[in-house]
Amino acid sequence: MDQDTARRLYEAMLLTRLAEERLVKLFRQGHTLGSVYRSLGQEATACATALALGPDDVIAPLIRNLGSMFVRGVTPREVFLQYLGRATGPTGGREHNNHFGSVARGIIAPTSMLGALIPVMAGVALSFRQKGERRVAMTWIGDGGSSTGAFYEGLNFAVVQKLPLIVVGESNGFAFSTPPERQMAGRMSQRSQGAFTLTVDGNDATAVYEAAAQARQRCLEGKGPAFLVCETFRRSGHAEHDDQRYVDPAAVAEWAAKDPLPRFEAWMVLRGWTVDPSLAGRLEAKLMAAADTALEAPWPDPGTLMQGLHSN
Ligand SMILES: Cc1ncc(C[n+]2csc(CCOP(=O)(O)OP(=O)(O)O)c2C)c(N)n1
Ligand SMILES: [Mg+2]
Repeated sequence: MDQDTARRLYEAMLLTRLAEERLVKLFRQGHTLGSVYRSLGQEATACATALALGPDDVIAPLIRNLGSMFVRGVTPREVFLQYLGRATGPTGGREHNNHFGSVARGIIAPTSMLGALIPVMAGVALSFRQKGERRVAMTWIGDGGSSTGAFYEGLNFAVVQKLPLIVVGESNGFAFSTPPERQMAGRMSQRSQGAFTLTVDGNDATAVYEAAAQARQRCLEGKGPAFLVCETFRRSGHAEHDDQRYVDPAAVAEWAAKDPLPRFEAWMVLRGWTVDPSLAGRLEAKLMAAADTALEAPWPDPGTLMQGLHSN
């Protein structure tokens, strides 16, 4: 990883951390219309994977992958407008978390139906190959989501067809309150169905980036899909309405000591690549301004409720 990429990666992870902290404040003040699903401690698995892609590649994030959307150019302003349900937000106030896409930036909108995006992205990868385009499709799935039928159907199809698809598995210790050993036999990496599989420390941003870059290269060489399992930990509740009393505080503390941000910063410092000390302050100011804009933005006109719907 070169210095410029490292700087961009650190900034993306820090922006994700701070943006989600701002969202939590907006939630506690009663401004968000739904709950807030954080990626605290998992920022590397969203940001480093997306950053290893090329500009023409396409991603389909899940709710815990806001960082990948920032990497692709989504702005905090758009995110806050969306969470606050305002008319000028990406879905015009129709949806209240990161469930919005952007064709121009190669983002297929996240959906709640876990696993469903894997066959969708296998289809995207198939279209790249049919058109002879050197592009890759990437999506993410949690340990819980990897128990869906759609996960198996989509990944199996990609393996059989040797499609340029990268599935990032986020093994983060829980699916809501259920630990993996209560809902899956074996390890997440054993669910690869013949896809090229790498298991990495998901809190090591460098390792995640290198693994994603390797997976992408294999895809571009026509060697078929990759399943990149990132071992990490969900350090906050499933969402802000969940106090995660079922999680051992010692495990949270153990993983806090492996936080991806200071770890990556230390890795940069070893190379003499210092992080600009004003970065966090500048990002905070930008986030405050974006939140203020969202708070002042207009509500949707109820008369537009039926717009954008399919009807017979
Ligand atoms: C097909 C499907 N089944 C159940 C749910 C309800 N649900 C939403 S999030 C969640 C837990 C997901 O856990 P995991 O896939 O491990 O992701 P994480 O929240 O840990 O990032 C569940 C069961 C859903 N959204 N989709
Ligand atoms: Mg999980």
